[in-house]
Amino acid sequence: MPLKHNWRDFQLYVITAGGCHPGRELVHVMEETLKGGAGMLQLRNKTGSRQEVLREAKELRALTRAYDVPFIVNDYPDIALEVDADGVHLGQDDQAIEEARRLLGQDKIIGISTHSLEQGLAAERAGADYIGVGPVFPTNTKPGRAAVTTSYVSEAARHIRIPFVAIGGITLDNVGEVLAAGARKICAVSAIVGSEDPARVCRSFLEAIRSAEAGG
Ligand code: TZP
Ligand code: MG
Repeated sequence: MPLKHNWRDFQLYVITAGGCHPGRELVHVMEETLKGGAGMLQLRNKTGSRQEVLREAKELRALTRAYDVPFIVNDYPDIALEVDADGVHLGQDDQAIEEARRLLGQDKIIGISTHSLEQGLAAERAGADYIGVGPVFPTNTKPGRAAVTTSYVSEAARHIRIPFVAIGGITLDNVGEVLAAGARKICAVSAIVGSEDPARVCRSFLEAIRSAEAGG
C-alpha cells in the first residue's frame, strides 16, 4: 500500500535502537514518537532472533500504517518484503544497493549509512534513496565508530543531492550545531527512545528543525 504523501518530506527519523525508558514497551514508545511528529520510523534490532524481529516488524508496520508514516527495516530485506515495509536500511558492510534494489524493486526506499563524503557520493551513484550521515558525535548506540563531526554534515549539505539524515549522538542540546552545519533531517535515537516523554522530545526537535528551516 503506497504512502499518501511524499516520504521525502520527513524531518525527524526515529530508530528503535537503544533501550527504551525503563518499563516502557517498544511499540508504545514508538507510538509516542508518532504523536510527537516523527516522520519516519526504522526497526533496528541487532540482538533479537529473526522471529522477534519479524514480530516487531509486524507491530510497527501496523502502527506506522495507521499514522501514514514510512517504515524502514534495518538488516532484513526479506522481513521488509514480508511485512510490506516501505524500505530497508543498509550499512556499508551489508548487501550491495544494486542487489537490494533487484530484490525490493523500484518502489521501495533504500537508505545507506555513510561515514564520509566519498561513501555518500558512492551511495548516491549506486541508487540509494537517502543516506545517513554519521555518527556526527560519539554515541553508545553505535560504539566503536569514530565521529564524523559536523564537517561531514556541511559537506553533505553542499554535495549530496538525495535526502540525507544527520545521525549519531544528537540531542536537544547539540542539534543546533547540526542544523547550523546544514542538516534539515535529523535522526535521534537514545535522546528520544530513552526519554521519559518521547512525544515532547520529538516536538522540541521539530521546533528546532523548523526554526532552522525558516532561517531562525
Ligand atoms: N548509525 C550511525 S550513529 C547511529 C546509527 C544507527 C546511532 C545513533 O543513535 P543515538 O542514540 O541517537 O546516538
Ligand atoms: Mg546492517
